[in-house]
Amino acid sequence: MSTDALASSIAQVRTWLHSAQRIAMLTGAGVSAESGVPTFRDAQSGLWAHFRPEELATEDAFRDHPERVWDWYAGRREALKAVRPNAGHVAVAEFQARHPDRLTVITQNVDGLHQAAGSPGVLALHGNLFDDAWLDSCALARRPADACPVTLAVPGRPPHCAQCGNLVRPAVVWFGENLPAEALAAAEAAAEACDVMLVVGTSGEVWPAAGLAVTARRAGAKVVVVNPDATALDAEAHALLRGPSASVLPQLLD
Ligand code: BV8
Repeated sequence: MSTDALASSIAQVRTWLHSAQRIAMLTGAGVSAESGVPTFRDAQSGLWAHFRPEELATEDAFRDHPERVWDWYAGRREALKAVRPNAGHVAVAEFQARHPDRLTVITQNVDGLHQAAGSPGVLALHGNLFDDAWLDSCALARRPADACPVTLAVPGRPPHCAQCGNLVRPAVVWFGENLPAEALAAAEAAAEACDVMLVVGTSGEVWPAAGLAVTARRAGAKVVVVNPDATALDAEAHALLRGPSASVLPQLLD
């Protein structure tokens, strides 16, 4: 998309946003790319470039190879410590501060960067990489973080809960696992009610998150895709903004 074409599309979308009472934003790994977080499907550096999702981000994979899976998450946690929200995350949070309750952020990301930028009420559909959970139910019925101090793993040794001996897992949603019902219901409601749905930095390959763009379109919202590349949700879009989110979002949200 030429610079002029992008500029005119941005101008068009800005008019939709100015008259929108309610805006929903669905984000994926691409919104964190300019913070230095590898996306999942980027061929060069993507997290999946070296393995398939079902090899690591599933309960079976963790049960079969706890060390390998835990190391992958411990490495991602470690890498995220040096990472900061980018101008796209900040533009969203600042817009929300200026216009309370007008924009709902729905994210597939587990990196916590929207929250770190100051966005309130983020609907984290796939959990948070920094939270721990037990692999099996635990007699203490409380999260390890409350029940027992779980130190970040020593590579190769996923921690066990000191109280109940349960294997500890990252509190993210793995493939084949249901999404948190409350967050998903709130996301569905936001998609149904919005006047504009911004779909930012996602390939649109992972469901049911991707389906929120379809829900918004069917409910009559203007759907806008912000992504330098083609996505599986382009057919739902009324506007395609082919650019990086850290520069497009600050131009859209004022
Ligand atoms: C479930 C946490 C019920 C873990 C993740 C319907 C149809 C087909 C399949 C299914 C379906 N329903 C369910 C499924 C199965 C499955 C699924 O969707 N499979 C896919 C692979 C086909 N879904 C599930 O299993 C979900 N659970 O439905 O429960 C159920 C129960 C039992 C049995 C069946 C169903 C759970 C899905 C959640 C999985 N967990 N994450 C972890 O992080 O380790 S998903 C993981 O991958 C991420 O969280 C993220 O959500 C996803 C990656 O997607 P993206 O964020 O879009 O990232 P990607 O790299 O793909 O794209 C990045 C984009 O950014 C690119 O387009 C790129 O161009 C762009 N970009 C790059 N730079 C920039 C940029 N954009 C803007 N600016 C830039 N600078």
